[in-house]
Order: sequence, then C-alpha cells, then structure tokens
Amino acid sequence: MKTRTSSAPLSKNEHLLKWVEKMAELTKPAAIHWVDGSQEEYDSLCGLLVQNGTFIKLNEKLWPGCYLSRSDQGDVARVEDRTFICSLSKDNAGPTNNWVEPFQMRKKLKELFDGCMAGRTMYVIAYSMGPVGSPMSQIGVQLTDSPYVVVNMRIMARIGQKVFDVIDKGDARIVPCMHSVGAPLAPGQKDVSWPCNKEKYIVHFPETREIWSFGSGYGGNALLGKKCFALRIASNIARDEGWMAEHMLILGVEDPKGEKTYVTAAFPSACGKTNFAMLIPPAPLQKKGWKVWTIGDDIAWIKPGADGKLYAINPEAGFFGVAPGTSVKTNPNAMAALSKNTIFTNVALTPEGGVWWEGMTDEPPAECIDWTGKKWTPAIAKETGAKAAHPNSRFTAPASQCPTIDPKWEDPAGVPISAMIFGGRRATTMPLIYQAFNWSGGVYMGATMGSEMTAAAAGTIGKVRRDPMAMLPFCGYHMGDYFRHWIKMQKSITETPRVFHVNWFRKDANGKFMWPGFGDNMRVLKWIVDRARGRGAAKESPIGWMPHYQDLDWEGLNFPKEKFDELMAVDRAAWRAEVMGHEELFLDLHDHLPKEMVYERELLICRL
Ligand code: TSX
Ligand code: MN
Repeated sequence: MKTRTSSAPLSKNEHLLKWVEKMAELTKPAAIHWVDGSQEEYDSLCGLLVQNGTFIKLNEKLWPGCYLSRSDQGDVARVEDRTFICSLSKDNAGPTNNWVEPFQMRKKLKELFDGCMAGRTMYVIAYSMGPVGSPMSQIGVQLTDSPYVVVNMRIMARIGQKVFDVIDKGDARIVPCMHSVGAPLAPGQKDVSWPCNKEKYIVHFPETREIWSFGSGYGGNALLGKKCFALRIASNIARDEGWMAEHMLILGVEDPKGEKTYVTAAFPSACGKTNFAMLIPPAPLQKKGWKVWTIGDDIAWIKPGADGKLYAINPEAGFFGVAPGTSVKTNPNAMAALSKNTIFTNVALTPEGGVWWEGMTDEPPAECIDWTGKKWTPAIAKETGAKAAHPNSRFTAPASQCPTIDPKWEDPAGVPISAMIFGGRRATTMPLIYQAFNWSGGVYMGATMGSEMTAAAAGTIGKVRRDPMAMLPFCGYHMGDYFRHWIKMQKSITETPRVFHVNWFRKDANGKFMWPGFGDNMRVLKWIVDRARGRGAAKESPIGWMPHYQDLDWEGLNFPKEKFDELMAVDRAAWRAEVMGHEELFLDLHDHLPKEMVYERELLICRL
C-alpha cells in the first residue's frame, strides 16, 4: 500500500484494522490519521484548518476558542433528494424514502470512492453516540477526508481513544461510516477552502448498518453520527431491539417541590425546538420554583427500563443549531453555550473578528463580511435582499456549556420520560394545547402532525406539510411500520408517557400571533407536567383533554379568558378538513398502516 501512515492505529481490533486498510486501498489517501480525541489534536487540526483557509480564528477576547467557516455555496444544507435508504426490499424503505437496489448502489459507491481521498488525509474517528459505556449508547467509526468534520464530531459526539478502548473490549457492534468530500487532489494541486463535489450521495444500508456519504462536507450530510446514525440507522436498530430513536428534544421540569419531570418533544423545522429545550420561565413562575433543565435539543434514544417506564438519553454531546433568530432575547442559554469553543458555519464576520447573524441583535452591524465572503451593509441588504448569514447557518457548541444543562444529561441510565409533546407551526385549527386520550390516540397525534409552509414558499402559504413525529426525512424504514412500532411499544412498558400537542403559532383574524410563546410556554409546560403527575385538571373535547382557563398559571401575563377561548377553539368545520388531510398521508402508507391509525381516525370523525 502506498499510503503513508501519519499516526499509529489506536485500536487492536482485527476487524476494524482490516476494514480501515480495505477502505484506504479503495480511497487511496496520502495518509491515515487515527483520531485520539485530545485537546492538543483538536487545536492542531484547527490550526491546520486556519492554514487551509477553511477556518478563520475569531477574536480570542470576544469569542474565545471560536472559529468561523464558510462553505461552498452549493453545499449549505442536508440534501434530502440525494439521501437513500438502500434496504434489500424497496417495500422496507417505503414511499417516503428514496430507494436504490443495494447491489447497484454499492457498485456506484465503489466507483465514486475509488481514489476519492487522493492527496488527502483519511481520519479514523471512533465515536460513541451516548455517554461512553452507557448500555444505551452505540458506537460508530467514521472514516473521513475532512478535518472540518473531525473537529465538529469532537463537539457533537464522544470521540477518540476512550471509544477505541470500548471497541477493543470487543462486545460492541460498530456501525461503519464512510465519508468523503469527493475532491481528490492531484500532486501539487492547490486545495480550496471548502472541498466538495456537485454529485452527492447520502446512503444508508439498514440491514448491514452501514453509512456511505459522498460529496458534501456540511452538517447532517457529513457529521454521520447525527441524522444518518442516530436517526436513520438507529431507527432500524431500535425497531429490531424494541426501543425508539426519535427526533426529539429532552428537557426536565423542576417544580416548586424540587421534583423533576422529564419530557420529550418533537417539532418540524422552524418551530424553535432548541429554544424550547432551553426555555427560561417567566419571572413569577421562576419565583415559585419552576425551572427548565436541558438534556438535549435534537435527538432522543428511548428505551423501556426495568421499572416499566421509558428512559431517554441524548445521544449527542453538542448542539448543531441554526444561528439566525438566536439571540439573548429568544434564547440566552444558547447564546451562553455558543459564547466560547464554538465552530460557526456560514454566519457573517464583523470587523472586530466576531460573528453576526440576522436576529442576533436588534441593530445590525454597520458593516460585515457576509457568509459568501462579500462586504455586507444594512444598505446593501435593503437594496438586494442579501442576507449576512445563510438562513441555514449553524453553530457547533458543546452541550456542557449550556447554563441549564441537566445534572443527569450524561447519566448512563437516561432519564424517565413522563410526557411526550408533538407540535407544529399552524396558523389555524390547532389549539394551543391538548392531550391525547391514550397512547394510541397519542401515536395518531404524532403520525398526523404537520407544519405550515413559511413565507419562503409563497403561493403555498397555509398548506400543511405532514411530518409524522418530525421523522419524515429521518425514519430509516417504512413510515407505516414505524407507526406500528410506536403502537407496539405500549406492550413493553407498564406506564406510557402522556402525549400532548402544542401550537405556539396560531394567528388571529388580523394575522397576529395569539400566543406570546418563548418563556410563556412554561405555562403550558406546567400544565403538561401537572397532568403527567395526575394533579392537573382538564375537560374533555372531541380531540382530547384540554385545560380550563383557570388550569393554567397566568401570573404576570395579561391574557383574558376570551382570548384564551379563541386560542383553544376547536372549530368542527376546520377539523373535518384537517382529518381529510390526515387521510392524504395515510393513503401513501395504506398497505403498512396499523389498524389502530384507521380506528383512531374513525373515532375522531365520529366525535367531530
Ligand atoms: O422558538 C420559538 N418559540 C419557542 C420558544 C420556547 N419561536 C421562534 C420560532 C422560529 C424558530 C416562536 N415564535 C415562538 C415560540 O414559542 N412563538 C413565535 C411566534 C411569535 C413571534 C413573536 C412574538 C410572539 C410570538 N412577539 C411578541 O409577541 C412581541
Ligand atoms: Mn433536527
């Protein structure tokens, strides 16, 4: 082999060594670097990235330990149309996933990966999703030719020698993850700051539990522990093993008695999931002793415990959050988390060597360098509509830096889940809060959830996009089978979490948001916790249990009963149309749809 080994293997596992060798023979890197995960290694890789022009070191006084990266303009988001679930049978991938016959896909991947790392270093990253050594954790090894990916993975997952040590103990199954930006370098060829390839493939083999990603260096396309492993592959493992891999935040609510109640919540994109995970209660509720603790903001792995309850871990170690809209007003905890040791991607650079994005401050900076590297001023923005930061620009920040991080966030046993929340961005129809009558009603609630298209997709405003459990792009198998798995979970537990639906985004006749949202969502969360603990009152409605006006704590908020009634109204005509929308989704999945979903819909129609 022609490869020059720049670091010695950090594992003695024969399978792993053979696989790395085989993949190096295929991709032909100039060197192999076994990632130990140390601070020194991280610092030196960041130094290399600065040299390459991939990173700009930010002002150390203002943004200690922080870097800015600007991606290629054609590599700014997950590529759902280039994402494939290559199960042996197309029927197992279902109608909501792209499918290619696995042997055909392997042939294509072999072509793509042949020599794709030429002139680059191949990094070997061992990573644990979940705390190292937790019985709920899973291990992957990602081979990548992107040092940007290595440093991001160090924040988002537990990586390095400690994980190789777990592998060498020999009892953990490893998910192999191949990643290349798909930009080999000829001898003497000058590199670009963000190498990538126009042709992109994000490929999952659910039966063999493999991930192959080609052509992109961005986010979920490249940090393979996150969406690819922790959701698409893990959802397959979870179904086979009787647990759940969900696109959910996890938070803990501390009540005035000091007791904690843990809940999960699933929202489609652009609903403020990270903000909710880090919610700060309004002052009067804080004074009474209510506090929200953060366990995770994106993914939950949920397993039945010995006591018959469900327990959840956050498989991640960091936040890969959308920057625009994040501010001291909307999310002070996120701002604290990203104030140091953070990697920014595609935000704007200020003259002082700081970062800025739309919504970070009321006043934009007088000038800055936008995410494409061009000069940006408020006047230019007004004229051209140019954004300083890309709408999908991100921060990669260590979860440990969040001021509200829960003391149990790395508990290997996870935290007991008492409630699950679904939500969406709905201008009409959906009340602020209601509770499902039971587990199967809750599964129906999650299966039919959706969000309205925002202003960007003009003409389709008001059209609801169904996104079951917020898992449409992330479920690694047939969505109908996924609902069945949810239904079946009840059989392996003695206490199902209570299930709720929230809508922070209902609008009045004048198009104004009716609910203040943000910290005031604590009032809703308090009722959810009270219900889950069997101490909150409710009244029955056709769609589920709802709070009376007096069941919410209104201290410090002037919200009259008439407004509440409007916010909570269940309009029967609107709901009949809503149920027709549910049918549209179910038609696609009908041959795998559990009968419970059909019965729940029938019952709902009858009640309406
Ligand atoms: O994150 C949001 N949350 C959850 C917070 C815990 N956002 C931002 C969504 C974009 C990612 C919200 N936006 C929320 C919300 O609860 N609610 C709204 C809608 C809204 C926007 C502005 C106001 C009120 C509601 N402003 C005033 O009332 C002054
Ligand atoms: Mn997500």
